[in-house]
Amino acid sequence: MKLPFSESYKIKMVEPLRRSTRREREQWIKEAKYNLFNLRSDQVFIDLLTDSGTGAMSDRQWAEIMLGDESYAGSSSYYKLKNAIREITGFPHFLPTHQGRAAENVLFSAMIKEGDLIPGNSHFDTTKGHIEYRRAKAIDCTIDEAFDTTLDHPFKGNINLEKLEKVLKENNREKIPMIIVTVTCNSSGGQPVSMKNLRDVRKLADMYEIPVFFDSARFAENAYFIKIREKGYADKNIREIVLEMFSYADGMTMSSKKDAIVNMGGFIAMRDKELFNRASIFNILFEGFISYGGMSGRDMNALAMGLYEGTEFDYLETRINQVAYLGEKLKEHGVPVQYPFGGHAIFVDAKRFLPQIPQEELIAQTLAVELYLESGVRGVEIGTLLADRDPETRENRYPELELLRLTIPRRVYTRDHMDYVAVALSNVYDRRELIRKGFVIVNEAPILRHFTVELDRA
Ligand code: PM9
Repeated sequence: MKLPFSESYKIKMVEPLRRSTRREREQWIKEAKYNLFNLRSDQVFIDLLTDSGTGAMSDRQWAEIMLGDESYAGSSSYYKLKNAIREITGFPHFLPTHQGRAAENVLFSAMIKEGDLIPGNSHFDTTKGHIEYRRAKAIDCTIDEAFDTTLDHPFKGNINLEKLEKVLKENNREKIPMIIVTVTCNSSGGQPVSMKNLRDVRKLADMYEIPVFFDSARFAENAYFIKIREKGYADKNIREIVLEMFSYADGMTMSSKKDAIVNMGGFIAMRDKELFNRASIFNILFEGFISYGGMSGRDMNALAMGLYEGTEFDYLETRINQVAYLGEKLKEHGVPVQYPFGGHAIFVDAKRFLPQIPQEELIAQTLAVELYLESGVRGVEIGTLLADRDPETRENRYPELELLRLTIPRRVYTRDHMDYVAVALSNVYDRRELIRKGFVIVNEAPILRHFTVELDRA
């Protein structure tokens, strides 16, 4: 018999989980104003809200924590991280930041001004938030195939080169400070970008002399998909693929809370010393001195180790297989999910799951609440709440896709947990026709509303 797949690590420390009753959950979600971000973690049984900062560090990372150098300037931890970033990404300059959005804040302060246009592939909400906060505009150039969840396309994160060229051709070069490519593309379903697409974007950018930056939170998962799906890469190792990916960029922002498997941290890396100098000013203003930027020495040590571990094939194979395992279980039951499965999450197509709920009643949020009530599993809405209002008209932006994201933390849950989630959502699917009403917004913030929004039943 062929040996089955099994995880590439074993468990050394455990954390108890608390079960709850449906009655308790009904009360808690009401008190949370039907916003899953407002739930306390002990009101959640399996937490699939995010894979950001929720991973389990390894024994080697914890060992590095003990070796952290907490000197204010020039710590050995800083140099350890600098070496790891240079070795893995090829970028000679870097600035530490406390997380990914802080990296965006620093880099955009140095590069983006009012009225600018920033083309990219379905910019993540903090990225879009930082662009719009500067009264600039994010332009989505993702391929159309990404918006059909039933379509089997290996690289749904790709940029449509015609859409991109139209933006570059029709606008003054001075108005386009950068192109941002998100790898993997979170907002389109954790979908990868092919090496060919990265290369083609680079060529186009060179023609118009526009810098290219990668939003790199899940760069290693992207590299894994390139190895598995793209012709010519099967025999290359993950690190070689990562180096080639970054060779097509001028720089990167990083939320280290994802593929670098730490609970907090981020950075910016770049090729250009002059940009490094300009960005350093904002780093010192917003984050801290350039050799720690909001991170303690021990955290930089753990991050350096996480970058190496996160780019190991065996780890990535375990990770991506676990996500796909959940996807297969749901697919077997007929639950409509984004296909092919993403790197960090399964994205449930809420419009196809609950076609009777109008988009104004927040379809994906309705599904997220139902799943929580059914099982104590917390997913997250990637739909109308996240899409926010148009900054000019203040009208709701209704996205093409209403998704419930089941995000898998790294090295945290077991296959039994995945089975539990699959059965829970399948149960909701079986009674889907009984779900007749969604939600209305009672209170919302002017930007990034989904974190704090308050809802009531429609
Ligand atoms: N992503 C996520 O859950 C955490 C915030 S929303 C619960 O997917 C990309 C592609 C991200 C991302 C965060 C950030 C911001 C930038 N780019 O959360 O600030 O997915 O470290 O990173 C979240 P930080």
